[in-house]
Amino acid sequence: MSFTPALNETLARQAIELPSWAFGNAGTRFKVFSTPGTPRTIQEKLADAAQVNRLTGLAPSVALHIPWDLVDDYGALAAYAQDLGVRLGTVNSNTFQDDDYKLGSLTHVDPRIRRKAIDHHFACIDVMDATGSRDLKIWLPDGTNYPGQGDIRGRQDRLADSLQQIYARLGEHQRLVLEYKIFEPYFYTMDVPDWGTSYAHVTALGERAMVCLDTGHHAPSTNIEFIVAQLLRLGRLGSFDFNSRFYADDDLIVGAADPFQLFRIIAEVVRGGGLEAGSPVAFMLDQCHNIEDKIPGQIRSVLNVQEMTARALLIDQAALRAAQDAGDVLGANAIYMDAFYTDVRPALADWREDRGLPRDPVAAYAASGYAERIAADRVGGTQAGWGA
Ligand code: PSV
Ligand code: MN
Ligand code: MN
Repeated sequence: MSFTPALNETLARQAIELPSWAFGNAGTRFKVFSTPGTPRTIQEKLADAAQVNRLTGLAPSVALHIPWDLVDDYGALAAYAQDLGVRLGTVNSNTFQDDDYKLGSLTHVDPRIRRKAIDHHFACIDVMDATGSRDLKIWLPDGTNYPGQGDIRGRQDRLADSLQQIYARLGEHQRLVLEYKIFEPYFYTMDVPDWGTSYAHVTALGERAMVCLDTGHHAPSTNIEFIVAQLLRLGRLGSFDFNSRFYADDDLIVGAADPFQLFRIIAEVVRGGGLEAGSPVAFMLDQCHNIEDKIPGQIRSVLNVQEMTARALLIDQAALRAAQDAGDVLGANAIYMDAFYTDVRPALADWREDRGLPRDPVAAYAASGYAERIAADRVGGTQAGWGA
């Protein structure tokens, strides 16, 4: 099979942002295994991310996490990234590793701590100004563990006020994306537990506030593609954090646990116009590779997204609509499944070859000698981020 020109064009536009933290050592609460050649600095993380883009053509930008990726001069860091062929993307704030935030950050009852958390977001916006980044991503770790521990409604009111102050500080081309998560680090309530809460807050803020959907942040059996369809319909799907899960927030390679779910999600993105030129939807990975090598792990992830995108674009939309409208239950399902079961890997290898990319990026990475080089060069020092 070969792709139509329209399908080729959509694939050529596809861009999946990589998280800087995917290149560092991360783990579970049981053990953090280290990998030879682990980056010690954000510059080394960018160099690794650039390898993923060089071999796949799919990952032109890298998300930062502040303060994990702290440097003195972000303009210089942006120039450094550009020299490597990538750019700096979304800036992620962090209010989950400071003792002050034990009982909350943007929702805290103590005005001093809430001020500190808001100021941290102002500092993130300063970083965005220097890097030219568009998106500030807020994942709020705030929540409570016991019924009665906090005033659920009061926390929402304080959150709304904090978000308003942050939103007011954004430049006119910048956006705020608010990520939700059902549980963890707190287990009774989270202050932004679901898409509805995120949607309520972002619509109160204004047009440049959007929802971030992390595929690992839902209850088991949640129909995530329904949420995708609804947020696109409402014009508030700002970004994805892609990963996959078997049980909780596992942060595994996207499409590894359930490729069909990834297909269903991207099918709704296609249906809602999320892959069209000028779409507001940003695609990112949010993954931690705790036993597998990081660079091939990221390569696998972006290829999985590309593969399911190509399959979703193969859905015969006209035939599907006709079958749906005719009430042809099994016919409509068969059209949908035909696209899912189409093996697009040979056509994607041709697509890469046509663009001067390796047919098999994973094999090309293994043959490149890069892993051996960084293992020999990066000796000593400690990594920034999770392990720090
Ligand atoms: C929280 O689980 C999360 O998904 C947020 O996106 C964070 O930014 C990311 O993990 C890394 O800590
Ligand atoms: Mn996330
Ligand atoms: Mn997560």
